[in-house]
Amino acid sequence: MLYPLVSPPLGIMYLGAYLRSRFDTDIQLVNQKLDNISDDNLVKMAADFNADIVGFSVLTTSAHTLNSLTKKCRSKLPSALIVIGGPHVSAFGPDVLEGSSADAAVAGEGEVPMEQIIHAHFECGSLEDVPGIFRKNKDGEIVKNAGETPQVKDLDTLPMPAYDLINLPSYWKHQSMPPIPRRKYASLLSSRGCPFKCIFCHRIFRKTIRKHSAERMTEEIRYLQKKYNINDIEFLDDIFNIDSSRVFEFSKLVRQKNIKTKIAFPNALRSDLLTYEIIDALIEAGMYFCSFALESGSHRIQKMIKKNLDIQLFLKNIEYAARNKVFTNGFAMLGFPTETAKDLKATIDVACKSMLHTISFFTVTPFPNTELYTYIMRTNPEKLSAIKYDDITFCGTTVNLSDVSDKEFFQYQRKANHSFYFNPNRIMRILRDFPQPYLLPLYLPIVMHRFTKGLILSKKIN
Ligand code: B12
Repeated sequence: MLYPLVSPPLGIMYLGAYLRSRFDTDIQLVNQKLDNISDDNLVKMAADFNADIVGFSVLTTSAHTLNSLTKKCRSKLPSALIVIGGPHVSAFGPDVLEGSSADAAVAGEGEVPMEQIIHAHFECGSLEDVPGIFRKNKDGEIVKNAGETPQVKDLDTLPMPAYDLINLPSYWKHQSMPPIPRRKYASLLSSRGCPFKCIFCHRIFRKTIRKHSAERMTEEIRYLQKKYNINDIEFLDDIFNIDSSRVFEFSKLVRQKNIKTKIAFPNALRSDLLTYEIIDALIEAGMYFCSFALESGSHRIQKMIKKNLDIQLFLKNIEYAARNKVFTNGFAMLGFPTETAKDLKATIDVACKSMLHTISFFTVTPFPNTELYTYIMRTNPEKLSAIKYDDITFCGTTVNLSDVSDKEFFQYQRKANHSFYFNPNRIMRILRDFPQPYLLPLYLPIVMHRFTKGLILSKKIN
């Protein structure tokens, strides 16, 4: 199955492992997406488990069910502590408690705040002294506690994610982040945070970067290989290659320890921080798939969104990786505010000029708690109410924040896909280099969706 995408829930696996190392407790992890579990069944599972604490890890795409879910949970487990966490809280802050039956919510990293919540709940029955969390007070009002939620300083002190609390092989029948279905793989996160200041980013792990050591990364891979006999690892870091010396050390350790694995970077490497030497080191470690985020091909827009990507280096490093047999995937964003036809064309031109095998042209979608959202709130607030955050594709989103008309905007999105993919050389390279070419037909519905975007809507406009 290709959609919805599913991958091992690293966030709650990290939380589970950490809390087990702090408390003598039983933990059950359930991934509602994996087996398509209904809300009623999910709540029944919590009730059957007789949970004292129920935590929900939420992405904004599925947040629309949160209020009814927490209400159902409250009615089955009246005295349980209900806590909401995950990226949705980092975006929407205290609003996630509005209309919900949860007691508290945690933005950002969850390990230490959750430990503090559990201590406070069982020792004094009140969460009012837990720093930085959102909670409901005695009168049911939503408040933010003073201070900031603490983060773990040294990631290597964290126990490994709790693999024993999930059934890893059951994830292999779904597609995860890289467009390569049906692999025996595991996901790893080797760093948290990113120092760059892109205006569309959530900053879930804030701006300071913390990293696992190369030693810990290779130990984790060895453990997974031994336990599950896998030879395919995906790193989900926001910026794996921020520290080139760690990349070299990792590559050296992989070779020294004779670790034989394929490695994918589906969440992108920062292309202008790469050099040929770094790419070689990654290939020697096993890199066979890598995403590169262009976002925009327009220098003006690069500056405005504060990504400031060096587009020449982007092109040069992708070419080098692709020539060295890495399957290269790109991400681009169309529809930034003030974006003109010239800017849109620049993005399409750079994408087409590149040696990327595949690319997704996403539609810019502002999330609360980002600089981009504040900007739109000031300049074009009526657009915000039209955004459908439950659209899980982000290519289908039809809110256009650019300076061109809707009709023209959709034309550019279709043109972007047509110009990029209707290129015999690219099609040949995809067929030659895609890791599982016989599965390519599975992607036809997605391709069709992207190639026809806005057509039904533009008929309405006409
Ligand atoms: C892997 C990944 C996926 C995987 C699965 C994600 C998952 N875990 O369910 C797949 C490929 C399926 C996916 C799909 C999508 N994703 Co995604 N994905 C990621 C990615 C790259 C890594 C996630 C991860 O493992 N992080 C590492 C763990 C350790 O972090 P974490 O999960 O956030 O957990 C920590 C805290 O959030 C907190 N926490 C988490 N749960 C809880 C619960 C409680 C009770 C508490 C107290 C704390 C807490 O503590 C954890 C440990 O510190 C992130 C980017 C990122 N930097 O995180 C984007 C990200 C999560 N994805 C995002 C998006 C938008 C999508 C898509 C819509 C993209 C698309 N166009 O298709 C879809 C939606 C799919 C859906 N089913 O609805 C956004 C979410 C934004 C939001 N507000 O929800 C993110 C943050 C990227 C971004 N910067 O915008 N994604």
